[in-house]
Amino acid sequence: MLRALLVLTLLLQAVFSGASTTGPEGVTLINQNWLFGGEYTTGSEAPGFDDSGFQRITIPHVVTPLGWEQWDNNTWNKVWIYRHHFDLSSDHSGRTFIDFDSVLTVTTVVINGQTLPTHEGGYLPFSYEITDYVKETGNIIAVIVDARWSYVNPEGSPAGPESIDYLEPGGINRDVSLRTVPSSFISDVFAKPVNVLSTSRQVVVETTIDSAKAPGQIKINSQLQHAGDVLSQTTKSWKISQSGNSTFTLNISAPNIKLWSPSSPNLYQVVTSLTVDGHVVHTFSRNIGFRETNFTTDGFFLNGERFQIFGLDRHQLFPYIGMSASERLQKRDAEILKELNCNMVRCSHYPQSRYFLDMCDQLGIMVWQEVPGWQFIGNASWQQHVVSDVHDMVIRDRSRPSIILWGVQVNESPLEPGLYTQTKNLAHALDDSRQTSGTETSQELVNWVGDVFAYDDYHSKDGNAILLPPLTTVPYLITESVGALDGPKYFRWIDQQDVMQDQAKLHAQVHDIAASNNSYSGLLGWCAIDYQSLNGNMYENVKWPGLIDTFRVYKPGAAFYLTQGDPADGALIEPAFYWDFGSFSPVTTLGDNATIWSNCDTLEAYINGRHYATLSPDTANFSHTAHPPFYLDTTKLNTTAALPELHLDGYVAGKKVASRTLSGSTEGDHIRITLNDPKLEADGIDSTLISFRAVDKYGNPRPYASGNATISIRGPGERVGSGFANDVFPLSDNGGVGGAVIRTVAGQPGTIVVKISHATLGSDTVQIHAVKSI
Ligand SMILES: *[C@@H]1O[C@H](CO)[C@@H](O)[C@H](O)[C@H]1NC(C)=O
Ligand SMILES: *[C@@H]1O[C@H](CO)[C@@H](O)[C@H](O)[C@H]1NC(C)=O
Ligand SMILES: *[C@@H]1O[C@H](CO)[C@@H](O)[C@H](O)[C@H]1NC(C)=O
Ligand SMILES: *[C@@H]1O[C@H](CO)[C@@H](O)[C@H](O)[C@H]1NC(C)=O
Ligand SMILES: *[C@@H]1O[C@H](CO)[C@@H](O)[C@H](O)[C@H]1NC(C)=O
Ligand SMILES: *[C@@H]1O[C@H](CO)[C@@H](O)[C@H](O)[C@H]1NC(C)=O
Ligand SMILES: *[C@@H]1O[C@H](CO)[C@@H](O)[C@H](O)[C@H]1NC(C)=O
Ligand SMILES: *[C@@H]1O[C@H](CO)[C@@H](O)[C@H](O)[C@H]1NC(C)=O
Ligand SMILES: *[C@@H]1O[C@H](CO)[C@@H](O)[C@H](O)[C@H]1NC(C)=O
Ligand SMILES: CC(=O)N[C@H]1CO[C@H](CO)[C@@H](O)[C@@H]1O
Repeated sequence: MLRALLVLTLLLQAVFSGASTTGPEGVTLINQNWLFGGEYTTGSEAPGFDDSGFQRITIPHVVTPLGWEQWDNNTWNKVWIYRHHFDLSSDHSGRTFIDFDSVLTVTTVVINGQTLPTHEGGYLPFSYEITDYVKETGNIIAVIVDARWSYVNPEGSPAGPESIDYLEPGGINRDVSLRTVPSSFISDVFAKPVNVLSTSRQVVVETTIDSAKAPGQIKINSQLQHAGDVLSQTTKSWKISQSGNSTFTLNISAPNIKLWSPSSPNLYQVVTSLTVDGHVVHTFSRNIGFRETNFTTDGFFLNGERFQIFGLDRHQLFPYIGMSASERLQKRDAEILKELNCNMVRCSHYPQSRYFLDMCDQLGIMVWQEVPGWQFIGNASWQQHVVSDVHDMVIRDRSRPSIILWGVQVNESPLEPGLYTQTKNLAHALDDSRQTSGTETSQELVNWVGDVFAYDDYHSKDGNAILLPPLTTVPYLITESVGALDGPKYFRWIDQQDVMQDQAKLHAQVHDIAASNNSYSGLLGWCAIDYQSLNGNMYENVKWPGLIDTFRVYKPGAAFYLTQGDPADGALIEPAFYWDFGSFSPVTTLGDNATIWSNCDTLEAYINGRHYATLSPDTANFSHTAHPPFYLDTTKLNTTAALPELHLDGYVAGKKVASRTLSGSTEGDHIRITLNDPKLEADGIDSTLISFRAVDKYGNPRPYASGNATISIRGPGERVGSGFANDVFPLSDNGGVGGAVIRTVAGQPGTIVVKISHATLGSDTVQIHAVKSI
């Protein structure tokens, strides 16, 4: 599994490197050289305050050291202080803004002693114009971050952090930037493809110009570009005779383009420039894609054709760093979803990082983006935050091809037709090209006001996952299923083989049912990745319904998703078991149905080199699944003499296309590090998440390893977070799987050497090259 993943990852990186985030000209990230003073003390925001004792940190940042489990909300439930000293660049004539991509949760910004209006709520960007408060040199910005449980969505319930499904460690958890722009500048562009399936297709470009004083005559030019080539363009002149925002619309034709879809995510750029007094003063770029989406009572249509949604929900929580992950880690999660053959993801339950979304645009993953919230609805002022979040979310993301639905209701909340009519209408007013939705826990239509009925279906019968029949009078989509609500409460590495193997089966069962009737549109399983929580079925303050653990290690359950791709793009053989004969949960407990997932037609199984069985896929139970599972009978294995070796050959149309060998003998077992990112930027921000575990001599996972894994890091890198007392990760805490976040040091390029050692499993070493940042 790991080998195939690595190859795919390399391919993805090769194809998609070089694509960059677009936006307005004049933006400089200021994530380096921040000072963190810990708990806020009165006066620490004042310009003259002595911050020499503050800790030097980079953004994204979390206010408290975190382990990978056992997070304690009391450790961040305080008010915190950050400071940053900066000079303006030499070319600063004009207006200056400071932009925050997200801060958790309530933020008060003080610039050179001037207090700006407090911003409430995380997950969405906010900005301040600071033109009147900045000087050439010696500026001091103080950011007071209130990370206490607050009366802002998703928070607010008197029951506290236990009342919502995910923990939210505080901090400045996404980028901070300075934006230096002229007196009149482009503050927003909404680039919207229309009539996409006809040759009269166009891009409607809505440009918002923000003017400090009326500029009079202006000119806007919008170009449709691909790889730097201008495909078409339109220029128009207008007169602006007042200050503030004015919005102008022009259309660009787009006769010859390639459509965007999960299998070919063709991206184009809309580059818009503003001319004042004969000079181009500002430029703004958006990535777009041409696609038409429609949820109907006959299911979901993409580009005019019925399209089956196959996907997962994703949280943005990471071990050791909470919601404060680097660009690279955010992007990696999208790559993982692509490896799992997902064509859609739901950003449960808040707007997620723009880096994650950039990758969804590039990789062809359709996105449900939703406002922060979880089951609770507060009073009128709380609801006003939901409305403003719908506004900010739609404005932020409405040009993205990946986004196909706006979640404008609080996840699984009581139906509030007044509030939800308002949020729906607002989303439509800001973007008439997408439908809206919100997830429900019953199929009740009374008081429902959305465009697409989204149902979280957690039904099962006799250990099998099932779905309620779809509603047929409204467009319908399953937005959560399986999870850990019915059947096992957890899918942990410390659980037995039958539990872990079943996760793949349960997910396959609901996708199979969803594919049996067009009215389902498709299904998003719960969920992609484990996450930290105090709510419901948690263990050590982690929830374990993920197909991937918090270290981003693939569980046996992921085998189903991994193998649903075309074998021509990579033939895979993924056992959903460990070929292990230890006393805790040997593979023989799986009886005659040890499950192997594969996109081959036939598997030939050999034991100790002798033919053992010819396996065929279970097309009877999984008649709507592209690649059903195979079962291996372990009851006929003879383990008295020596532990057997299993070899599997996979055939497609009679041709051998894949092989896999698993060792029964523990001779040759060793510890192995998985490193996704051998190259990082030496900026003190860039980081990677490594994992380590015991494997057999062929590299297959060996479960339930115990003993201590000791980590040592040499060179210009550091391990982030807490835990690892004496640099030791006790493997038994997590059934043999561990991980660490390694971050570079600003301005120190070089080789970071990470070594994991274990008393009986030996050691493994990887090298990370920290390169000078551009
Ligand atoms: C932390 O969460 C627990 C469980 O919800 C709650 O009892 C406690 O009050 C919380 N602490 C704070 C300071 O919010
Ligand atoms: C102008 O539009 C931008 C982008 O939508 C927004 O952030 C800003 O608050 C607006 N300014 C005013 C004065 O409305
Ligand atoms: C731009 O295209 C839209 C959609 O086709 C159309 O409604 C609108 O009239 C066009 N506007 C201009 C200025 O051509
Ligand atoms: C979506 O489908 C509905 C129902 O078939 C149809 O009325 C509507 O025009 C379609 N919209 C688009 C954008 O195709
Ligand atoms: C809503 O409740 C909060 C917290 O109890 C309170 O501060 C606020 O004044 C209330 N707002 C309204 C409009 O009732
Ligand atoms: C899909 O489900 C609906 C609701 O149960 C049912 O009426 C319809 O016949 C089903 N269609 C197919 C093709 O099974
Ligand atoms: C799998 O095998 C075990 C042991 O032989 C048996 O108890 C169980 O019913 C089987 N499960 C299925 C789904 O066939
Ligand atoms: C299992 O292997 C042992 C050792 O080779 C042999 O003595 C025994 O007969 C075998 N049992 C069966 C059921 O084949
Ligand atoms: C593992 O490390 C811990 C903490 O350093 C130590 O207390 C424990 O004895 C070690 N266990 C083994 C088996 O070495
Ligand atoms: C794995 C699985 O679902 N097996 C089932 C396939 O269908 C037969 C007949 O309906 C059942 O007996 C199996 O349990």
